[in-house]
Formats: sequence, C-alpha cells, structure tokens
Amino acid sequence: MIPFVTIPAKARGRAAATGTAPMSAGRVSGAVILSTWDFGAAANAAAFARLRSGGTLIDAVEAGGMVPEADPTNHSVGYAGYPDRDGHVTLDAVIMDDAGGVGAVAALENTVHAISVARRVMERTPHTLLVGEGATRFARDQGFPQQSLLTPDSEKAWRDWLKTAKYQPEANSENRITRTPGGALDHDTIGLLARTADGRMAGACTTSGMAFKMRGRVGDSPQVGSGLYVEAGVGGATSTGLGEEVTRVAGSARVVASMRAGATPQQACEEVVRHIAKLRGDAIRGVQVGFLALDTKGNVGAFCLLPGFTYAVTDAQGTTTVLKARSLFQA
Ligand code: SD4
Repeated sequence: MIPFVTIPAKARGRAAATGTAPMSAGRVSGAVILSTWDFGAAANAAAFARLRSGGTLIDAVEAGGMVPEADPTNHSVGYAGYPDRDGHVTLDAVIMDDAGGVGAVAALENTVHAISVARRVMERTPHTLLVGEGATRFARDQGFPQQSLLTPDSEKAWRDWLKTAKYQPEANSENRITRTPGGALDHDTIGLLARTADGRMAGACTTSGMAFKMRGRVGDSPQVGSGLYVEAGVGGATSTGLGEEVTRVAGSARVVASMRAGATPQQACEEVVRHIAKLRGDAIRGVQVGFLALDTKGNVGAFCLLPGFTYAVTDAQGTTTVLKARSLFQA
C-alpha cells in the first residue's frame, strides 16, 4: 500500500486532496473506517462524525454512503449516476451488521438514498432484498422523496454512448468515457467498512452500477457475499469494479472466509484477486476489480487487478489517509 495523501481535517467533496471542511476535534476509541476510492474520504468523515455523536455502526456506514449518493459530480453512485442503456438510472445498495442484519435494494429508481432504503428493508421488513418496482414502491411507502436521478451531464454521456455503442450491451463501458482503465472514474462504487473498539463491525455498499447496462442488470454491490460481507469475530470485505467478475466468485465472502482461516486482510484480498485472474485469464484484460478488507482488530487490506484503485482509511482520531492499493497487473 502506497501512502497518497493524509487529511487531518476531514475532506468534503469528490477529491479528498482538495477537501477543506474542518470538523471539531474528538476521537472515537478504536474506530477504523475504510472505504473505496479517494471520494471515500468525504464519506468516512460523515461516518466518523456519526460515530462521534453517538451513532451506531449502522448509522455511521449509512451516513457515509449518503455522501456520494447526493454528489452530482459522482456518476457511479446515487444522484447523477449513469443510466442504463434505456436511460433509466437504477441504484443498488446493501447494508449489513455483524449480528445477521442485512438489507438490500437492487434496480431502485427515482430515489437518491438507496443505502437508506436498504436499511429500511433490514429494519422494517422480514426480507433481505427488494428489487425493481417493488423496491421503488417500498421507498415511496417509507416516505423517501421521488426524484429524477438523471442530470444533464449523465444524460449527455448516455446519448454519446448510444451513438458509438449502438445500444449493444457492453461491460466496462466506463472506460470509453474516462479513458483511464482502473482509475477512480472507472467503476467508482462506494463500499464502506467500519469497526469500533469492541471489535464490532458493519458495512455498506451503494452504486448506480455499470454505466449503460442492460435494463435489469444487477452487479455485485447489493448482493451479500459479493459486494459486501461482514462476519462477527472475523471482519468484513467490500468490492468495487466490474461486478460480474466479483459475483462469479462471491468475492467479499471469499475474502472473509480467507480471514476466518487465518489470512491477514491483505493476504485475503490478494488471494481473491489472484483467483479471479487465474479463473478468467484473457477475459479480464483491461478490467478493474478491487477489494478492501478490515478485520476485527482494525487491520486493513487492499488489492486490485489494475493500478489506480485508491481507498480512504480513517483512524480513531478522525484522521483520514488516502492510499493507493497495490495491483496484480501493471498498467
Ligand atoms: C457494479 N461494482 O455494478 C458495481 C459498480 C460498478 O461499473 O463498478 N459498475 O458492477
């Protein structure tokens, strides 16, 4: 892991390095908050603030996920997410604690805070996952406001894509837009893991999924064991990148299983990435997949296929460091 930038006053906004919003001092004993990408720094700040004000771990990871969901400059989570190939923005999210609590939504529409709807699924239904029209109806029933998620920017990107791709389903189409395979704009789902001094943990993962996907496509993010997994006494893991490659191997559950068997979080992340590479061979050329892991002692792991995956770690003092994950392949 390569130190990238340290942010003692927690950052707000998309780029951690440019964050300026200071927060009052205060520590949360034993806290570690870990999230995907540099914009995770702002999410971590919100999660840390929630813990510091007496919130639970679930309150914290929900608060963290809500930050990129509301960010109009983030085109892969929540509001302003890139739409599917028919022009509908559909959101996927999951939230999970280490006591068997799980809630998720997939293909949710017209609702900014998918992570909060996922939490309601966990807390107010006997189910763990609601999808599509049913998820959207549940969001309305629960009082979440109806709002179009498509913005002029995301609509323009979709219309440009339609001209070139001619409506053909395509994995990894983000690379057409960013031209930086592996980087922050290539599949920038947010996955968060949080831990407190007592070794308890929770996690959240929220995304608008693959840009210009087929209608109805759901990736790894809302699927327990793929985009997120948390287990009491062991730790948690979350993923980002091309979801199909994670789902194929139930990636986050595999990371946690490795840790359960004695691997460190770093070893566990490396094992699953190497497994995907071996399993898929040429099929994953130019594809980004990244994993983060956190064990109950607060040790962190990160590994990915391609260079460019960054992540944010916040400690008990509330200091956030953005790091570059090591990758299996060079550019
Ligand atoms: C998914 N991992 O749906 C998520 C988000 C993403 O391109 O990276 N999309 O596959």
